[in-house]
Amino acid sequence: MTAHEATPAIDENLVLLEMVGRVAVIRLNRPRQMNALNDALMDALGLALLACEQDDGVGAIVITGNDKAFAAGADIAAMRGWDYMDVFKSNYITRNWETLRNVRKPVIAAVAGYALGGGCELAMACDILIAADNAVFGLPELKLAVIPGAGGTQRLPRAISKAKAMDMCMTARNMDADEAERSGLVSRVVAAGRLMDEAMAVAQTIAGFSLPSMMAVKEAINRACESSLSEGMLFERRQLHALFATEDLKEGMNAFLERRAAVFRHR
Ligand code: DAK
Repeated sequence: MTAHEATPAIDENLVLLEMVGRVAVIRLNRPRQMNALNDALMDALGLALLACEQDDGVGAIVITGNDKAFAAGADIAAMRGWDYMDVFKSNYITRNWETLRNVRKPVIAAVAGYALGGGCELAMACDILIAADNAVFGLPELKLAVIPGAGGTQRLPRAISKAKAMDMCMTARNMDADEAERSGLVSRVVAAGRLMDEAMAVAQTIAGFSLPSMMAVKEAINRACESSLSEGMLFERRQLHALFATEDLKEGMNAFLERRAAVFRHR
């Protein structure tokens, strides 16, 4: 299909959405194509994310793939025939990839196997990145004479330094899980068999805290990446002040002083 064709009907099988308590698990599901990210999959991912955003029962989201691939990049077979007008008019990348950037709830990427090109960019767009020890990260777009176009050239230098980002992009080399952890790209590396246990434990911890406070901390940390220190500090202070209007803040402090577990109502 070309980029300017109408958005295809959503194929629910391309992403599998499962609820575990207050954690939503979104599994990318094109295993035969190494979860290559075509429009249909990205549309399905976008819809799943929006559904999680609107569901008061969701406190954290985990995005994952399978044992071999988180995602091996944008779908090369789909892109091959496109020209400039196709990608410009369809707002390629922006149209369906920006949904993740606008999600206000915490999102964890649980990465096993290949996270290449757009797959690496998708993982980097998440808030926390947990890797299996078989994870492979890379932005090999130059092999195709294209460049990372879903945030790779912007997020990678912020995550791992300019020199390392240049090295990765310009040589199109891959990075294993250990190097990714050393470089600060991922927050944890675990044995492949334990990836989902670890990601779910992290997600459940996050989902147990007050959601408005969680959203405030996500917004504040993201603001740190996009503003001066003084602007960021002001934003943080205002967020802190605002949280004194929530029931959960009172509950958290009362629970501490009454030596009991807090029961947050996410209000
Ligand atoms: N797209 C389409 N199909 C893919 C794919 C991909 N990215 N990656 C893998 N596949 C398919 C393979 O073609 C193969 O299909 P069949 O031949 O079985 O039909 C199947 O998945 C299994 O792959 P392999 O046989 O290659 O499996 P191996 O274990 O040998 O190798 C691999 C796995 C992940 C190392 C290899 O498949 C690979 O190198 N894949 C390509 C990785 C890559 O180059 N990714 C970057 C894609 S470029 C733009 C903005 C952004 C972008 C583009 C434009 N604009 C604003 C215009 C972003 C571009 C990218 O992400």
